[in-house]
Amino acid sequence: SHSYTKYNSWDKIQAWISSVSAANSDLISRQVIGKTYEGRPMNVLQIGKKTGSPKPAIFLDCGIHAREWISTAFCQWFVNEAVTTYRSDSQMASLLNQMDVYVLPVFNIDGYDYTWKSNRMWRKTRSRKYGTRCRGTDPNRNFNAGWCTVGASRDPCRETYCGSKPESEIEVKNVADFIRKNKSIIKAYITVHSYSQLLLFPYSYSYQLARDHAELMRVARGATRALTSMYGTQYRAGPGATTIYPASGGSEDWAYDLGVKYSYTFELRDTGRYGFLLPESQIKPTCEETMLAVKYIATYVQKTL
Ligand code: 0X9
Ligand code: ZN
Ligand code: ZN
Repeated sequence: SHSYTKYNSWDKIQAWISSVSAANSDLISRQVIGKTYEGRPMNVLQIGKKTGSPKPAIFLDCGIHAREWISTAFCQWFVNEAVTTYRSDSQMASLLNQMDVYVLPVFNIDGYDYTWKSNRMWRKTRSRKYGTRCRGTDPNRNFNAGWCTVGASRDPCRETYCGSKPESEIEVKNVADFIRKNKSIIKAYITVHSYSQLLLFPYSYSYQLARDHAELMRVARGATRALTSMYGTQYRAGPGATTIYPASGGSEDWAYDLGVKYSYTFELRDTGRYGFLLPESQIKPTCEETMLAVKYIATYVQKTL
């Protein structure tokens, strides 16, 4: 059955989405934002005290890339921490009283399921393209942010294939539609990947500094300081283009240009010893330290309201 300290298959995560929502109906509402290419429902959990009027919100997604299992584990951890600490942690209570967090536990469900059943190292979606046997598009090259100009490939057989057009992937379109629809309330966008121990912000598709660079950097430094305080795990923070590599079509660049100022990409543990195959023994420490960073960003955003 489902465990927060193990990696869970899509079937287990799906059952967990139902049970955690039902068991915490005072704090969690769920909605389906669309289906994946292979027809799986994309559930977004809305976490926060129900007030009857729309609240400012943070959008959090995990599992854009199929093989980054620690990312998917983090979203489940986050949901559990939110509901189990709401009554004891005044910071969490204040956050969820004033804001909602929309959590998409697995962005690329088809790819994630494929990593369990066929190829542990799969990265992309599982969509088919006419004229090639190669399947899948990199969802983090498929957003409409300098689409396919740098660090992305037009070749469907490559790991960084940008797709036939921006939002060609139904999963990307479903998320982009949801964020566009809720643009007026979404104050922060946080997307979780692995690995490299980085906290990135716009831009990756350009070397140009974001209009809010200084503030984004200050908040990122505060967040990584909080993270490091728990176990000493070292993180670097900065714009994607210079901190990891230039790459277009990424979700945080797209969200930022849409107007979501606090837009961040986490690259969780480790720095390459285990890489995507991070042992289950590291789920708990990785998630606990990452919680501190996410709560730092969320609390900062809350103070700006
Ligand atoms: O290349 C990516 O999409 C991310 N690294 S990963 O190893 N998880 O694939 C980094 C994303 C940084 N942001 C953008 N490229 N927009
Ligand atoms: Zn990734
Ligand atoms: Zn905890």
